[in-house]
Amino acid sequence: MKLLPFLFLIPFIVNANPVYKQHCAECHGADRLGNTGPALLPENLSRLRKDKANLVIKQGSVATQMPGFGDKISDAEIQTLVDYIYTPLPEIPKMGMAEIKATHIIHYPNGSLPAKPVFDADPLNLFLVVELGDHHATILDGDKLEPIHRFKTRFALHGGPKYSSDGRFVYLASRDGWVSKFDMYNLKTVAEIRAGINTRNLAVSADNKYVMVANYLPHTLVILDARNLAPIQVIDVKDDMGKSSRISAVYVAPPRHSFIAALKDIKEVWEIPYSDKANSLPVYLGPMHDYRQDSGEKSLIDTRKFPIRRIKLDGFLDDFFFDKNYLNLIGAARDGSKGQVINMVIGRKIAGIDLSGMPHLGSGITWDYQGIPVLATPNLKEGIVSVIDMRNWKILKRIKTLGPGFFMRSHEKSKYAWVDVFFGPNKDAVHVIDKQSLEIVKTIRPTKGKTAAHVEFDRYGKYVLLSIWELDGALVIYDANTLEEIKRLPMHKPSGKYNVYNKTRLSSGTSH
Ligand code: DHE
Repeated sequence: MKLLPFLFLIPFIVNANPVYKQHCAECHGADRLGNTGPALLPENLSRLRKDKANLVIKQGSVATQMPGFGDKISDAEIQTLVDYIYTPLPEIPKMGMAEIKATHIIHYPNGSLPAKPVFDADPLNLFLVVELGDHHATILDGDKLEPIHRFKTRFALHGGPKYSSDGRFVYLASRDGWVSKFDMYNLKTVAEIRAGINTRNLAVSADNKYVMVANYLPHTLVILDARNLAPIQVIDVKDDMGKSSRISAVYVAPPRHSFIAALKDIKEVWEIPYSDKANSLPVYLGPMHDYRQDSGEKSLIDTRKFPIRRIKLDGFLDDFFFDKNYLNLIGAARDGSKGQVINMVIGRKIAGIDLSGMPHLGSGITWDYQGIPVLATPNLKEGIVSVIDMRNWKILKRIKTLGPGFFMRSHEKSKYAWVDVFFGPNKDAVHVIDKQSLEIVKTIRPTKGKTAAHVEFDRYGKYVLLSIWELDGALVIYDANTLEEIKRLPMHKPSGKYNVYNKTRLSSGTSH
């Protein structure tokens, strides 16, 4: 039943460009609707000129898994590929309320499992580790540093899984639109739903009532009931002129009682309150209701709308981050233009930031540097970590690294910040930066020649967990103070790891 909406694509797939079938279909999908790579349709390529697309196919795309094909495919073949991906599909499969509802699976009805962990480990010091290599996740005891459970996930999870505020549940999104709710106490997937065709990420409201899913395809934001993932509302993302847009990402802003989403093809940020409490903010965000009054596993009322506050910008936002109180959004486009600071109270840009290359603000962290609140971000294109003074948004220091990095992490109790060198010949290195001198004090190469990336601290800031990002990879655990290796746990391409305490307490050393 789930495949039915896509059946009409079969003739189109059979007639696909043969070069596409050979080189592109595996990552972008035989139907061009996306797989581990994004969907390749004119609707999703509006910001990429055809000559640039030609270059991307030839040379690859910075900060993605997209390699260059210039040495495998002729120029003429590349041109046929460009023409092919800019040709509209006869019809884009629908993924509206009815189609989403049809995919809903409840494994365990809300409230049917005991609210008590089935293990002895501290439930707040657990880690969820995503293993991309075989689409599994491992739950790890953060005190004993031992796995306690491993389970199959949907295909190609991406973005940070998000916990309920008590840490009992975790919500996971896959690139092909599946959202899963996993019960950390009972170690069971309790509900699943497909909320998009090509999904970016999800966020969970701080009152644990709603999950918001941001999609690349279709151009929608989908609101789910956090209890059982029942769909509540599908928002078509469009500007005043009816132009639609992919969503760069959605995050929750707890003190604002709202979700905040940046749009990728429209110069706007949307703020969507989820609680009446949002009305006590200086900006009126609209009337709120509890959409879940017809609750439980019954059908939900979806006639009323969540109000949307639209903030117009003078540039696109591909990547963004918030300061501690969610007063300011700090964002940047991936095209190397300057970063911008948008004040969420007055709803407009208040400063530019002199960021070059491709700052990875989504991976930014903050700390106190000699009494100055600073934000540090790695760069996906240049070997630098930019440290920004958050009082005036000026660059305080550019720390030179051995190459572009993806992820940066620290912990309130640690004097160090860690950054990887994800790209290039030094991809096996990670730098340890002293947060008070802003100098690299140690460079670690856990396994020569193998990508080392993404660290996360345990709840006490005692240990640092790092991924050897390879099929025959491992989790390498370091003492956070001595920087000495403690142990290795073999894993299949471990990617992100997420500590319950640090995530639910919004530690300034990690992403939220
Ligand atoms: Fe990610 C988080 C966007 C490529 C692994 N990535 C995110 C988030 C966004 C994002 C917006 C934050 C979502 C959240 O946590 O809710 N990522 C993008 C891109 O635009 C980009 C560059 C291109 C793309 O393919 O979409 C991209 N990302 C990658 C990868 O190639 C990575 C390395 C491997 C993969 O899984 O595809 C990758 N991204 C991650 C991880 C996180 C992430 C592990 C969560 C980090 C965290 O600690 O919170």
